[in-house]
Amino acid sequence: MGFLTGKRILILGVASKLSIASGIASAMHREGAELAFTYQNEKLKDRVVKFAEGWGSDLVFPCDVQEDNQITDLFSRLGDNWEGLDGIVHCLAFAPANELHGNYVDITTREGFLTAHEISSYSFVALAQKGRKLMEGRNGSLVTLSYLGALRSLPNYNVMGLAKASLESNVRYMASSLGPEGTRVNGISAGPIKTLAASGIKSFRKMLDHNAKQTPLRRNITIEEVGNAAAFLASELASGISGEILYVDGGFNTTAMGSLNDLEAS
Ligand code: NAD
Ligand code: 0WE
Repeated sequence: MGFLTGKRILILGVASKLSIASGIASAMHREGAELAFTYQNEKLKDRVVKFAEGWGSDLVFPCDVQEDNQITDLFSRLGDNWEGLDGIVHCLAFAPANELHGNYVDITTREGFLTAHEISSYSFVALAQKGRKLMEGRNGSLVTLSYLGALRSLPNYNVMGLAKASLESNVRYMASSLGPEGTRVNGISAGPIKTLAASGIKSFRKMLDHNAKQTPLRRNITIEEVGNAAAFLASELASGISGEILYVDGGFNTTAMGSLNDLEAS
């Protein structure tokens, strides 16, 4: 019997088979969870419906997190199908493309800053707020996806780094707010993975190669590995863990002098 048997979990952020949300859905499905999904816009609808079928689900709802009424409607429609909800997986982020290429101080705009924070961080607490009634008293779990750019500066990640810093703080404040009613809130800080969101990024290939060389495990991580960690965090196996950021990055964040990794050989 899977360790998520009997759990009902909502996953936001499936856009392709490469999406981190798809790795999470596969792991959660394997462990016996019942799943529901959202799609950002009509262009993605048919695809997400088809993927959902593959994970045994016909619960697929629209949700552009920039629209309050879509978040409200999402939980009202979910409540028509499920009397309670055990988990929400927040696997989405966005900054306008012009914010993700160039010198941070030169290129950052008020509009891009606000959009990045709204979609990538505010949406997490907005979902928790509107989903709260359905989740109350079920020892449920919220999980979001972050990146090391929250804590360290790196080229071109720019305002997304600030939005991830906000998201990680959001994890801690939401954990304090929801803990008394039994709900846990955690984040996964994943190493870089080639997904749709990464395909628009200049030199992403180079970053992946560099990252693999600098990482203790000497390779990049996979959406399956993130999926397993998310399934764990959503399960009773993680019943004592809240407000935490769990690194699934092959150990990258724990090292320095990575470029001298071949010293031992010479
Ligand atoms: P992806 O492109 O597969 O997924 C991004 C998702 O965000 C898409 O499903 C898209 O529809 C959704 N989205 C964007 N704006 C939205 C909105 N307004 N409303 C609703 N949904 C919206 O890419 P991914 O890499 O799987 O990204 C998922 C998460 O993982 C993001 O939070 C990202 O920051 C994080 N992450 C990615 C990496 C990486 O290297 N790929 C590393 C660490 C963390
Ligand atoms: O969080 C992310 C990327 C999120 C993202 C991606 C895009 C591309 C398309 C947010 N907004 C947009 N907007 C678009 O128009 N990652 C952790 C992956 C990523 O993105 C980078 C990285 C890494 C790693 C951008 C620059 C440098 C490194």
